[in-house]
Amino acid sequence: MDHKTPADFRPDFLWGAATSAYQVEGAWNEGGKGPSVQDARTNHPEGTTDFKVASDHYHRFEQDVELFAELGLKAYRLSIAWSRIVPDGDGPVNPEGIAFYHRLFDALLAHGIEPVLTVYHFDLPQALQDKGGWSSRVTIDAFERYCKVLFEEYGDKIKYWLTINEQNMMILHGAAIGTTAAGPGPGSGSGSGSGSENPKRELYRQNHHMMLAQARVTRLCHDMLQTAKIGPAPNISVVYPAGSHPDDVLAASDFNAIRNWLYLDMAVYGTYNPTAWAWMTAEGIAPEIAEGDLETLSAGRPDFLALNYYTTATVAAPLEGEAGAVEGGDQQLAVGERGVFRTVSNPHLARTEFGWEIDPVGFRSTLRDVHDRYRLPIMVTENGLGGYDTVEDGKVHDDYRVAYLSAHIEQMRLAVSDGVDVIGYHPWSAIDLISTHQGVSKRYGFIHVDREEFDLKDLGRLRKDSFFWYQQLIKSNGSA
Ligand code: BGP
Repeated sequence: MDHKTPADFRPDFLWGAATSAYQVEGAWNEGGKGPSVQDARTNHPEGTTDFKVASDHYHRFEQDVELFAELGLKAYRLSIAWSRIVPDGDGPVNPEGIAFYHRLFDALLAHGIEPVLTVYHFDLPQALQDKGGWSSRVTIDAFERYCKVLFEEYGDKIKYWLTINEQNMMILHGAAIGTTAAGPGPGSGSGSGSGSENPKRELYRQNHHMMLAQARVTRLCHDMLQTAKIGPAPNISVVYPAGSHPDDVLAASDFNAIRNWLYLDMAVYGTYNPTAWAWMTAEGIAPEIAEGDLETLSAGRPDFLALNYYTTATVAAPLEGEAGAVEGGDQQLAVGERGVFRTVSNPHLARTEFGWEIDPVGFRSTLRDVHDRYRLPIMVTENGLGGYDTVEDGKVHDDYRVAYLSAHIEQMRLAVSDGVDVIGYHPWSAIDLISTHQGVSKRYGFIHVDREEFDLKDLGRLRKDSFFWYQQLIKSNGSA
């Protein structure tokens, strides 16, 4: 549908940018911080680094916040490292960690930048993982206690709270993003403590526990902080059928349910998506629902939905007898699910240097679908292009990133014209950081960080061309 005069973004639109703690902070064992599953991770692809120093934001946050202010950010989406606040996950609170985030939030607020806070972004404390991680209900209690500390400490500084980053990707691609160890199978990571013989059943048990944890802290947030707003932050993208064959359309509908609606239906309605539940039941992987779980799940309703969007998926009906489940791949490269769907490449879409398809129109469709189903305000908490940047004469000419972001913003504006209530947009990422599974070389930031995979150089900051472009775009409230 064409709009002759596309709508404007709302005047209080939160033009932001995003990072996560373990990818940007470094100082992995300083300031009393305990190790997280990301620090314990060993499955970095060959030739890429770990997260020990990252972008050294822990030591340079004041300089970075100055740059964010110069960029003109109205908001900044960041995460707290759980193991900086509670080093062993459920034991004593670490005052140095508490003080660090107070300093960071104060610096942002002093520059008029609204912090949008994710409480858990892929970095479960390793001590909890050793006790069973999300397979154990102990982790639900620990998560609620950790969030209570955050609400008490930072409740007067943070208005927008995000519960769990990309829970769906932790379930579908946990090995690639380091939340379950690579090994014999998903969910078989160290200390899963499950004793389950079916790794996939174990994963969906963990999923159920995360949903309970999310519902409990959503409710707690509302009880403790009257004006705060809280929502989930899954990775959502519509799934296209490869063609008009009814079996392909059905396969797309199934994958939409398993990938997207399972997570949002639960967050918004407190119930399992029926198609996803039927699939889990048929596979023998449906989680056990304990007494009281359904009441808990329906008691934590979000105020808004956050979503991360990078690309769409295109799927076809499975081939007869074909093996292959959703294992391997990454956040955007699903492989398939036996008897349900198989991923095909979309001939209409170009790809990034890292193989992710580029689909701005799919962004508009995704926003519309989420709005149609849930009628809640939407905050986009990630969207961006990972590429190999090069510095020439002290400049980074990242016109490819500008092209990607401006095409997506144009489609987001059309979604607003379609009636979607988009309240904010946070490109990934504010500053260069370590990719979830492809190291330093896959860069996303508006600000270049001078380091390579294993040579830390001086970690100096440099404004890329995209920095100046985004600065102008924010000034014009998205119409530049
Ligand atoms: C999302 C994660 C981010 C970030 C981003 C880009 O799934 O929430 O943490 O890493 O993807 O992914 P990658 O770093 O793998 O390119």
